[in-house]
Amino acid sequence: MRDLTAVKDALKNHQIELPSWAFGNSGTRFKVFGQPGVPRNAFEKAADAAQVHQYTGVAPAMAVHIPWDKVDDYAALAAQAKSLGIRIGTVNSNVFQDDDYKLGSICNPDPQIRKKALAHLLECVDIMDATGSRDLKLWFADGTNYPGQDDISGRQDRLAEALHAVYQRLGSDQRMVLEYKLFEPSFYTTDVPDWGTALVQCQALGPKALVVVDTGHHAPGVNIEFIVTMLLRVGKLGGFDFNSRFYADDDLMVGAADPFQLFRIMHEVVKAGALAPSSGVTFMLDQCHNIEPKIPGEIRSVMNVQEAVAKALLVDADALRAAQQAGDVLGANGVLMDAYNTDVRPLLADLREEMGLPRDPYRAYLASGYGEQIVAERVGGAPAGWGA
Ligand code: RM4
Ligand code: MN
Repeated sequence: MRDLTAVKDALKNHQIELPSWAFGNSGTRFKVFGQPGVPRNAFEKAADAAQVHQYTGVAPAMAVHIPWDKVDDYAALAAQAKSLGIRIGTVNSNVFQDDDYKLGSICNPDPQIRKKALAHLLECVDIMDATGSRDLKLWFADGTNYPGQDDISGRQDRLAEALHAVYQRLGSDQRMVLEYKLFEPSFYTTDVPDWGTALVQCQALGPKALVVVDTGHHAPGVNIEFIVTMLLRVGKLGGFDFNSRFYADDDLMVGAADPFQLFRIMHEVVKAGALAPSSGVTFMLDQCHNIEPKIPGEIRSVMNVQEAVAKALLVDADALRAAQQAGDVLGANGVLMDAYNTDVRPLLADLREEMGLPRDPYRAYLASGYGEQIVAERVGGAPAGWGA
């Protein structure tokens, strides 16, 4: 059993970044069920994100998505976030919702459209300058639907060229993090479909280009902790987009569908010493709350991540190594399962009390009246959603 003070210290320092878009309306392509009280702009999203931090104490950053979170004054947005006790985190680019991008953005066969997409990515770096954000997150819907539609290798060349231009624009403390996704919306080829492609492209660029693992972006059954380990080994894990999936890119709450997978991932992270913010790995949520209330959904998600982290920290590393070296298959597996099967909720409640936080952030938020207040106050205007 690990030293509990060390476990608590690690949990106190671990930070989880929230996605602004989790607070707006979202849905599937069949229906968006609007909720009362959702934010109308990025400032109101920051106010909601600050609530999650206020009750959990470990979620001090909100990622933004451009143009969904477009504002006239990004420094003002950063200042407002700061006054609420949080900061603006990763800037997510969006080159997938414009009619021009039907055949792709930076991989489009038309150089004019590539130029337009690149300009957006560069504008996102300008925004990072204003908000003080470190990371530019790149996810591309680019790909093809039919064999022969475009040249697979040529598209990789175009991708490399655009990524290079963005890389050149980064400041010394800025990074670009490249996200991969198996398929959707392209169905035959996706230009960045897997960690291998992302890694090859990032390696060609240099140390400020890193790979993002979105847990929902793999084929069913893929061993994600193996991928995480490989990326950590070569110092190329930029961060996570955490969410849960049953089938494809479901974007359900992290830790809901497969808490054991989350634990296995965090076990690899803990072993590699990559939990603390100084490791450079970002632990972001990328999820939507389509039918459940949004702020409580984010609070529950943060708690789910904390539970997985706590269990990973409780793994008896010495006993595990001894069993592994002795070839004790069941013993080694048992060490891991002992940690996973530990009820860490009392430990986390104690930790929160020590940090001056409510023992149960979820219930404390529900009792606070904030949810009712935003429903009463946020009348009129257009609720934020996934539309650009
Ligand atoms: C993509 C990807 C990106 C996210 C968008 C909304 O599938 O996960 O990270 O920004 O969705
Ligand atoms: Mn993602």
